[in-house]
Amino acid sequence: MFRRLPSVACLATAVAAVVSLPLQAAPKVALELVAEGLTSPVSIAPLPDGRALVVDQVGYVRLLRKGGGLEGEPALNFTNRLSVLNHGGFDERGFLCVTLHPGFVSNRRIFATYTAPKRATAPADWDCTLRLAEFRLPAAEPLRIDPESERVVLEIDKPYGNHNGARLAFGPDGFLYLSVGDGGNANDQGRRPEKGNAQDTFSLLGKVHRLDVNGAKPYDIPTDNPFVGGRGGRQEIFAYGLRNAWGLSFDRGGMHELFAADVGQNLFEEVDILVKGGNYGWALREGFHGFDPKAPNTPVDPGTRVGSRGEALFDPILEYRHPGPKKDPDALGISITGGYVYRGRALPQFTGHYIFADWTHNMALPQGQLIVAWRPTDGAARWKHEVIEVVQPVKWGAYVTAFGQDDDGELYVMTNGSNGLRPGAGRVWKLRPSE
Ligand SMILES: [Ca+2]
Repeated sequence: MFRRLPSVACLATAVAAVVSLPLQAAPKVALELVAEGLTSPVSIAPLPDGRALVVDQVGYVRLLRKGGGLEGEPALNFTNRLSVLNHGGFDERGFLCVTLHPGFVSNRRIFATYTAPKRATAPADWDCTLRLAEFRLPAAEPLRIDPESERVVLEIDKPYGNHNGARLAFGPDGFLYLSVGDGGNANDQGRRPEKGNAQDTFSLLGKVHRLDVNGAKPYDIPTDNPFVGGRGGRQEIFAYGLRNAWGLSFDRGGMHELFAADVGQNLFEEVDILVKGGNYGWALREGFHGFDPKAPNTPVDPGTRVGSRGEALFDPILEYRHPGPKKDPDALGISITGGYVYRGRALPQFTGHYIFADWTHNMALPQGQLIVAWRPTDGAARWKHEVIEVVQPVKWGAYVTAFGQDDDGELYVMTNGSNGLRPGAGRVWKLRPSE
């Protein structure tokens, strides 16, 4: 069943009449463990029968049973098709995301992202290939994704192994949105130092793309993408000036806005609401501040407000700071993990609020935190946010890797007990009421 909702463009121009209520009390949740024994779960896609596909970064798609627990055999073993990974240590590469086509019930199409070995055409010192691919999931039991059904949709050469983005979301317009990081290294500089990628509209790095995957070709360009028909940039681009959007989701209610969590560098993490053609500032800005690559630890305030073509730079809806030498109560952590606007029934106090996380407060320790943000009722553009207390389990130390949402709008959070690809410490939890 293919649901067609009003287009994003129409919704973006709608008056902001849908305002969620502010939180009434300190936010709390309980976490119900639904899967464990993974290495690094990074994506979950609910199936219509109540099961779900869970991506383990090291190259597996596992089947989560309805009610919890993983099926023994993976639905897909792709370990020998990935770029070489840093097993046992920190790595942003691997199998990264899976999502179902909106018409999955009849067409069984699924889309995935992963890092593949470097292409022969890429510069010799570059790292890998970010690949967006399509697979089919036959209906026969046991459910198995046929690796030979793969159809490559888009490949992007990566200069470095980090900052892949690679989050996927189908919009209410039926198009596929894909986040791509700035290429890696620091300051959006490095193996292509003459110009940063995120501000370069002729680079596919540092962007969110919007693809029409509903035709016969691997993809078509939606006719109203911002750079269609002109010479301003790549036609795949929907929004740009992004560093590493690790989190990309549409609000399934409200105004169906597109939320991106853009991982910051040394100082500020941010959440953006993306609109078509928007420039979100990196690497001219980080959070609400100007950014100088020659002094990346010193914010430039107010900093530049315009891009190279004179376009206004969009502010995020919120930022939080990294822990620094000062004990800063707003210093929530070092790397944002994007989530979802809550539209389920189990946690009514969060309805219309954006639930996300910080990966950890300290790279060496499992100190992730869940966070909730809400649009202020006074019309201010900047959202408010607060840490969510996890009341169960009491000892909940983990790196928060990703979120998922089921067809009822209930949320899942994925965690890793280590900061890298160490087997066994990856878990999937469902968010439950605290009492
Ligand atoms: Ca930004």
